[in-house]
Amino acid sequence: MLASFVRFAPLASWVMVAPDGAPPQFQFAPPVAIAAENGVIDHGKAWGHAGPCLFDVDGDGLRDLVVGDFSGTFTLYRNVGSERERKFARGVALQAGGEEAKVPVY
Ligand SMILES: [Ca+2]
Repeated sequence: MLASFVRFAPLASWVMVAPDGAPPQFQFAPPVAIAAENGVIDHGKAWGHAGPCLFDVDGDGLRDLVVGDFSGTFTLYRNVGSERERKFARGVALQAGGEEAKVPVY
């Protein structure tokens, strides 16, 4: 199995769990920095603990990138490319109910 993962430098972590009784058999491609129209997406400089998720937020059929971080907020990078060749717009604060989406961290 070949898997590639996105690294949101510098604070990124991934956990792989193998099926019971089977040793993990994975090959990893080198990490790739993901960019939006305003540069490489890096939530590590300010807050870290980035939690990326691909989800079609605006219902256009293209999965967008949502990144939560230790600030308790989320940044939405709309996919303005395609599913095959994603291209992300400049990040904006994710809104919920007309307000900036936020979860309490502490
Ligand atoms: Ca979308």
